[in-house]
Amino acid sequence: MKTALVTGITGQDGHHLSKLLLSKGYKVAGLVNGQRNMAESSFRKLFPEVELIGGDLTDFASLLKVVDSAKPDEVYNLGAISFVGLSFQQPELTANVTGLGALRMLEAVRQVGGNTGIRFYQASSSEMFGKVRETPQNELTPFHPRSPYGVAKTFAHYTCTNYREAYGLFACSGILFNHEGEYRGYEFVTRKITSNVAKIKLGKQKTFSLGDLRPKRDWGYAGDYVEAMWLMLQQDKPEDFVIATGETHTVEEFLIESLHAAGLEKDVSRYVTQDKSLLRPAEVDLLVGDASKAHIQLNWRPKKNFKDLVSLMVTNDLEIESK
Ligand code: NAP
Ligand code: G4F
Repeated sequence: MKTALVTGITGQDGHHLSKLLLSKGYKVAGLVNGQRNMAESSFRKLFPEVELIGGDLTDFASLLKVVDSAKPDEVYNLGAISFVGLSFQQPELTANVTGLGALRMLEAVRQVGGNTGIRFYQASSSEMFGKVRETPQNELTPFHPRSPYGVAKTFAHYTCTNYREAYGLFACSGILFNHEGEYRGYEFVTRKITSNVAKIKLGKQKTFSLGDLRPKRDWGYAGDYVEAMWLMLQQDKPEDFVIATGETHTVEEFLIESLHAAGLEKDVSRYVTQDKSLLRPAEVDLLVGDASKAHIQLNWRPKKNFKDLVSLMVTNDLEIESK
């Protein structure tokens, strides 16, 4: 039986990845931070068979202990300050957790794992492309991050490459474009939209506020994307891959599709006001990924399209809000 250690296990991708790895017969261990972590108890109820081990990406000694006690065959480094908006408020914390945290995990794997062949997955991000230099973006597109989060992820990405080249670690970075679903945090725009649209549909409120409706994102389903993470670690040699749908939509289009999925009038101005405090100091205007390499080498393709994704999220939030 293989063992996987997942940091950020209580997050969106941690939920989907735990489900996938357990279905494949893995023993799963996860890093949880904080003294009284609310996410931990709800995660335990869903996945009682997962072993949760205390530790923090800012605390190297705790990471050494976690890797030593879990004795993993595969490590998935998903832990991060992952909200771009927050990274502008707390850039130093973001650099520490999202950037240096990856370095600490790689170093813990190198020191504890030695030549045991632990395979390492780094959660890189399309946010690294930032002010994009070409469209669509692929593995060779230069990075131009536009947020403290993007800068921290770029540091983590290059650190992962360096550990592969310098120490021969089996380390891969998945450059994942935005992915969403039923476990998405409420601070992200998709979940903010689908949960508020559900409340409006159920008569609980009339309007809500958003920031910039013009940015374009390549939105996929998180359940599809964790399969790609696992596939990367099953290859003969470690490489980096872009994971994306290849389709892009504005925030406004996501909103309109959500209103439609809830059976509401597709009239944005009736339901949404603009809150200027939600605008970012620097914005990523357009992301759309070219995942041809993953199609060919991993035989990976997304199963859910944009409409399926919006419909799944609106249905899920209507169910939650009706309770
Ligand atoms: P998420 O839901 O925000 O989960 C992040 C996880 O990191 C949470 O479990 C969080 O735990 C944990 N964490 C935060 N600070 C930590 C610390 N100091 N030490 C240990 N753990 C800490 O993010 P996600 O959407 O699942 O994304 C997973 C990874 O993929 C992240 O690295 C993200 O940046 C990256 N990524 C995501 C997307 C996307 O569209 N979802 C796209 C590209 C890349 P607490 O909540 O308990 O603090
Ligand atoms: O949902 P978002 O906060 O996601 P963002 O910034 O694209 O980052 C997500 O995807 C990255 C991959 O590209 C991940 F690495 C990262 O961890 C995260 O998962 O915002 C999407 C867009 C932005 O342009 C934002 O300015 O929506 C715009 N937006 C407009 N109104 C809003 C809002 N975003 C949020 N969160 N809240 C709003 O009210």
